[in-house]
Amino acid sequence: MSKAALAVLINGGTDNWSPQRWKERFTSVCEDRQVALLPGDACRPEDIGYAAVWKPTPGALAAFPNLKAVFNLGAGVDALIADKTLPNVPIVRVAIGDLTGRMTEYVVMHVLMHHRQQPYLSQSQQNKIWAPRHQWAASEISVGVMGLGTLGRDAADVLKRLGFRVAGWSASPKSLPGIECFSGQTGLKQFLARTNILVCLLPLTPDTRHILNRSVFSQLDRNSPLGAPVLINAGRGGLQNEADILSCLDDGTLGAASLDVFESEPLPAQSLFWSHPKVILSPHNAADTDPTEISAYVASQIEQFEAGRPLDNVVDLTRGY
Ligand code: NDP
Ligand code: OXD
Repeated sequence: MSKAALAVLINGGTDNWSPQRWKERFTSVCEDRQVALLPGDACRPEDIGYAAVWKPTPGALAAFPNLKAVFNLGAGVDALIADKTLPNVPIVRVAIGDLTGRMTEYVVMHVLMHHRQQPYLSQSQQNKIWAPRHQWAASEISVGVMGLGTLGRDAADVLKRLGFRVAGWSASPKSLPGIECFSGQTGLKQFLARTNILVCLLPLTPDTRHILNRSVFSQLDRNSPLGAPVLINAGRGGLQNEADILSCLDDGTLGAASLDVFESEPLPAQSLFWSHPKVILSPHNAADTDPTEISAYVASQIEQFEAGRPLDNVVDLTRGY
C-alpha cells in the first residue's frame, strides 16, 4: 500500500521560503511518499494524509477527507488557527534548535545594541564625532522576557549568562535557575516594575492581542542608566498597539524600540515606523529558519506518528498556542 501523500500549501513565501523550494526540500526528505505542491500539482484529495502549511488559504485544508495531521511551517500558529474550517486533527508547530538559536541571536543582538548605545555610536560615526559616553555594566540592566516558552527561555538564559538581571513572565508559574519568574495577571505588575528592556516573545491569542500598550509601557522601570525603557518585539505584530508605541516613543515613555513584526506585513510604505529615529526595524526575519531543517523535522515526525508514537509540539487549541 502506498504511503499517505503530503500536501504543501504555502502563501506569502520569500526567496528562502518559496513554495517551490519547500516542495524540493520535502521531496528529498519524504523518499517514497508523494509530495504535492498545492494548488498546482495533480493529486487526489483523498490521498492526502498530511499537510505542511504556511498561512494556507482558509478552507483549503477542509478539502482533504483523510487528513491525519497538519504541520505549521513556523512556530506561531495564529494565522493557521484563525481558519474556523480546520479539520479536527493535531496541529504541530515548529520548535527546533535552529529556529530557537536564530531567535536568541536576534534578541541578544538587540538587547546589546540598546545596552551598548549603538544608535548613539552610529550617529556619532555619521557625524565624525569622537565622543565616547560612559558605558554601564550589564548587571545594571534588568531585561524582562514576556513568554517563557521554547524561545523565551533560551533567550533569557543567554542574556543571564551575559550578566543582565533577567526576569520572565508566562501564563503558568515557572522556576528557572537564575531567572526571576512571574506569571499571570498578578505577576505582570511586579514583572513590569523591575524591567528596563522589555522583550516580547509571546504567541498571539485573544488574551495577548495588543498587550504591548501604553498602560504596560508606563509601568516599566525608568531608574536604570538607560533612562526611558526599551521595547523589543519579535512575537507578532498583533501583540502591539502601534499608535501607543509611536506616541510613547514621542513623549519619552519609551526610549527606543526594536520591532521585527507588525500589524500589517509587509510594513506599508507610509508607516511612520520606517523613518522613526528611535526605531530599529526588521522585516519579520528574526528567526528565518532554513527549510532544510524544518522539512527534516516534519518528515521525522510523520515517521514517528506512523510508527505509533505521539507527535511532538502539538498545539493546544483551547489555549491558542
Ligand atoms: P511557546 O508556545 O513555546 O511559548 C509561549 C510562551 O508564552 C509560554 O511561556 C506561555 O506561557 C506564554 N504565554 C502565552 N499566553 C500567555 C498569556 N496570556 N500570559 C502570559 N504568558 C503567556 O512559543 P515559542 O516560544 O516557540 O514562540 C513564541 C512566539 O514567537 C510564536 O508564537 C510566534 O508568534 C513568535 N515567533 C516569531 C518569529 C519571528 O521571526 N519574528 C519566529 C518564531 C516565532 P506558559 O509557558 O505558561 O504556557
Ligand atoms: C514564525 C516563524 O512563527 O517564523 O513567525 O516561525
